Amino acid sequence: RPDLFQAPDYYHLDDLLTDEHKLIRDTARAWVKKEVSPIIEDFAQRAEFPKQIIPGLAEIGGFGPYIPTEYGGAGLDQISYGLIMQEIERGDSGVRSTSSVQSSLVMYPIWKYGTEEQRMKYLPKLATGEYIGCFGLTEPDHGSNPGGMITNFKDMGDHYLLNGAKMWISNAPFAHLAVVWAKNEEGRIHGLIVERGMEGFSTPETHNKWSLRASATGELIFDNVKVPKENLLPNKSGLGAPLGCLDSARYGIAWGAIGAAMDCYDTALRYSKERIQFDKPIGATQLQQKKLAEMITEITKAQLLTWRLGVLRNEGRATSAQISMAKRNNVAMALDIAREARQMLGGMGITGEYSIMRHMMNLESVVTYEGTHDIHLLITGMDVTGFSAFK
Ligand code: TGC
Ligand code: FAD
Repeated sequence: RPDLFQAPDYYHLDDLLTDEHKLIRDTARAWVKKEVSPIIEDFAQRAEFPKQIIPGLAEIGGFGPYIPTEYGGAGLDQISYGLIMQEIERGDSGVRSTSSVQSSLVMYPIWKYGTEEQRMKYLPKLATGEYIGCFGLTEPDHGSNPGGMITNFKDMGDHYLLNGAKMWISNAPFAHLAVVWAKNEEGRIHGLIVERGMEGFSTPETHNKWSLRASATGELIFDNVKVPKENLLPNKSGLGAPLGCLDSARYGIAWGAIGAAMDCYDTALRYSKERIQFDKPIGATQLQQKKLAEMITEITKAQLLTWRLGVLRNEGRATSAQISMAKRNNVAMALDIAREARQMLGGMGITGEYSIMRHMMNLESVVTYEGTHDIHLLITGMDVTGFSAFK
């Protein structure tokens, strides 16, 4: 029901945005309404990523919104980046995943940790969507604890030899390249650009997901892959390098989750005014009003938190722990709203006629990836006490 999209703005947050922010947001919103919403349910039911939307995603700034224009990015600020993610995820979390991975997990490390040659070779093509990338950090035995990874590479003189496996990798099945995190012979983590077609590199798809069905997920298998030395990202190493990319992606997810929550709220609000039971709209009952009132309150709180985080990021002052708080809060908020909104639609809520159940199932991945709900709580705990619960 794309024609029904509204934009809850209970505290007039639009007043905090510039005209450029609003233009960027409204352009993304119109594109999602026209190109994503009408087809996404069908693609989710078929468990397929809609590849035809890639050029449009690039046009609205969905690939590298804050990457400088000299590398093909949109050169926008952090609020614009967030607003684009919000609108994309209003359509579907899986589409936002593709955008997040491309922007913050592939373009960002090449921009920040790569050489000028690597930037010029990859970033413009990633910005247009001619190349699609993926990010390999998680392994079968190392999810929340990526520092324990066993994927490794050896210096063979004129090339590196890469061995290991990554799991749960968004975009992997059709990506042209992967930014892969692996340990050298001294156990230090480095990023390597691995390209499709390199011998010994395969990307089997992960099937039977009940969540993020319109996003392709897969493994990355490295069986004695010869990686050219010029494919190593030289300017940062250690676990802080991949975690630095996650900061940027988690920030985008904090905005994206608001988009999913807005769509669930809008849908439930409209339904509550139209659905008559016991001779009155269900929206006239106290119980359903309680749900709606709590939803709009939580959305408004999340909007304020996230806008402020965007300002701090624009000023270069946002900490990783502040980003963790927003990612954790907003995704949990969106998941709670999706669950409540689904109930408000009764039986209709379980069908693909409405977007809510798809959002609800998608958000089960969003609450898990990029650091689980528990991990982000422990990051906040570590930040306020100074004690790490991970050690
Ligand atoms: P710890 O000792 O705390 O830190 C190791 C080094 O990293 C630095 N650091 C950070 N740097 C930048 N940004 C951050 N957010 C950072 N957090 C930590 C830290 O200062 C230290 O630096 P140095 O120089 O002292 O070495 O590391 P730990 O092993 O105790 O682990 C900490 C923990 C648990 C917080 C971390 O490992 C973690 O965040 N785990 C969660 C894993 C995760 O988020 N995986 C995501 C995989 S990618 C993904 O899910 C993509 S889904 C995409 C989509 O489809 O949208
Ligand atoms: P585990 O780490 O095994 O966690 C299991 C449970 O234990 C969780 O509830 C967790 O919170 C809890 N737990 C773990 N450690 C602690 C602790 N110290 N204290 C208390 N509780 C703890 N990864 C990538 O690298 N690239 C991608 O593109 C990517 N895309 C993904 C797409 C999807 C659809 C999904 C589902 C995942 C994706 N991931 C990706 C992986 C994702 O980041 C991991 O699933 C996530 O980090 C959690 O790891 P895990 O699944 O191994 O769970």
